[in-house]
Amino acid sequence: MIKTVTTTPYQDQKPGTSGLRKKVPVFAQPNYAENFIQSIFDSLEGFDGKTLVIGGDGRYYNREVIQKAIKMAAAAGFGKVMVGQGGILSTPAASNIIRKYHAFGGIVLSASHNPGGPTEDFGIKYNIGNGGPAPEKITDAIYARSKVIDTYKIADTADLDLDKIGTFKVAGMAVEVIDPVADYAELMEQLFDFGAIRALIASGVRVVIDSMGAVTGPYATEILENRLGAPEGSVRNATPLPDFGGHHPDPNLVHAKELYDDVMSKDGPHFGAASDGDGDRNMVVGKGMFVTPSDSLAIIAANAKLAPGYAKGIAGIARSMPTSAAADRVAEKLGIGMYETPTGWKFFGNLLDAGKVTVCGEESFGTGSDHVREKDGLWAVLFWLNIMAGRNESVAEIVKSHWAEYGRNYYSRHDYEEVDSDAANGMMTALREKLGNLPGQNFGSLKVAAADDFAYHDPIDGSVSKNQGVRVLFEGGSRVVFRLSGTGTSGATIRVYVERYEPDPAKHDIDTQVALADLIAVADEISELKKRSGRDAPTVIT
Ligand code: VG1
Ligand code: CO
Repeated sequence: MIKTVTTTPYQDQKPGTSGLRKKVPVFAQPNYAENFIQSIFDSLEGFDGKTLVIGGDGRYYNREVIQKAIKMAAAAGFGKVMVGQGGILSTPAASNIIRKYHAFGGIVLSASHNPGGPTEDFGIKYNIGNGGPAPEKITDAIYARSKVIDTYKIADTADLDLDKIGTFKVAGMAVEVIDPVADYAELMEQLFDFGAIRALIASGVRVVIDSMGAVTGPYATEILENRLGAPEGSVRNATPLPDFGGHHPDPNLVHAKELYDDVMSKDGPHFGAASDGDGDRNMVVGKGMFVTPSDSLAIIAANAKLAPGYAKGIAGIARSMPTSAAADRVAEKLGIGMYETPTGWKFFGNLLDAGKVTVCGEESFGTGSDHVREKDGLWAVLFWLNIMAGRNESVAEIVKSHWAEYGRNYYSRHDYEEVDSDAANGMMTALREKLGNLPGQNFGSLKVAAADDFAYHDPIDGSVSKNQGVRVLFEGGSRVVFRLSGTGTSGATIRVYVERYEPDPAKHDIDTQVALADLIAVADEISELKKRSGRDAPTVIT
């Protein structure tokens, strides 16, 4: 029943910021997915008879790869697979299932915020027993294995019906097809004051969620409409579709513009939120106020005690290096630890496991806590609703009073997508060579205080991760950061992160791009980005 198949290795299966992401035609090459899945299994030890969780965001090719993964798990010796009905599990829900049922690990099939479809993106990621993305030690081992792999094992059996809930057998291994939503909804109900949120909604506060044709539809419908009493239709684009209905499921001002415009319109809803393809990102908008993800992290941390799951307070905060320092000011005031990590959720796992931090966040619309080991889009949305109910204030009132208390970190990210890879790498190399000479230099009224290529020393396991982004810090707390994306699938994506701190409340109402204009110009001067990339404007500004 178990077949051993001879294969030839691919040289391009290097996991990026969050797993292996490629176009579907790349994944559809002979044995491509099988090679990578076998390389995962070959890099792990001690899973004999244990449970593996499998699920994905429902995008094109999800079902095919889930069938392969189940049959390969059976061949590898796992005792049981838990898979979401229809092959669906949002990334945070998968993390929760792994933790709750003490699974050995999980395979999450997603390319997150990237479009889906026959010529679009697909991805495979391995999560460890704590529910979080595998650390670099494991992803490095998977990559090394993938370059030399010559066989894989697979059970030679018929496909499983993924749509029927229940327990089945595949080549002697148990497969449990589970309701993808129930455990997650129950967890949210434990963390947040559903009664208060229900009362908020009943009082007339109109809440809408745009699931962008992606995985959060069933989760948001169950929680917002069925459990919190929002009227039917409050969740838009609620059915997960293989091509996300043509949406680019990236919750930001460009791709969730319809929702944004609706909330900003006179008679539109009071609160709007959107999630990405796999449900780990969130965008929050209130009437007259878009909340930057960096501010969202700071505000959630500052108000955490309003949510029953965090009533005892938080132990510490972690943020990725490019994320603004707004949360640092909250940590300082609360007298708790603050940690700065490289981009990617895998770097938060150790800090969360060690109890050093309770909440984490990234500027890329990602926020989460120790309830799982992934960022969690709906969690952030519910946290905001809980804070609004607890303070009896609108989003705009909450944000403005936060700025008045802590000062405002003006913040923006400029992305240049699909840039020629050589040009992008050349720009980063030239920047790195310049670093030593930058301190002390003046650019207009801005003086460079320090410049480096960020390296992270993990305080828990002592591992070191180098080359995590070039940062140029100016006197007074402003800074610009440059890095290349580790999730893009065509050419290179250059990300430029710009931040300026403004303590004076009289100056908190400036348009963000205007407030940052001098820094944006200096970023180009230092990096020669426009000249080298041949672009005169970013592809996406968030
Ligand atoms: C991007 C974001 C990063 C995030 C990662 C995965 O990575 O910048 O903050 O953790 O995506 O998120 P990069 O390397 O492209 O900048 V998701 O929602 O794609 O799993
Ligand atoms: Co995502």
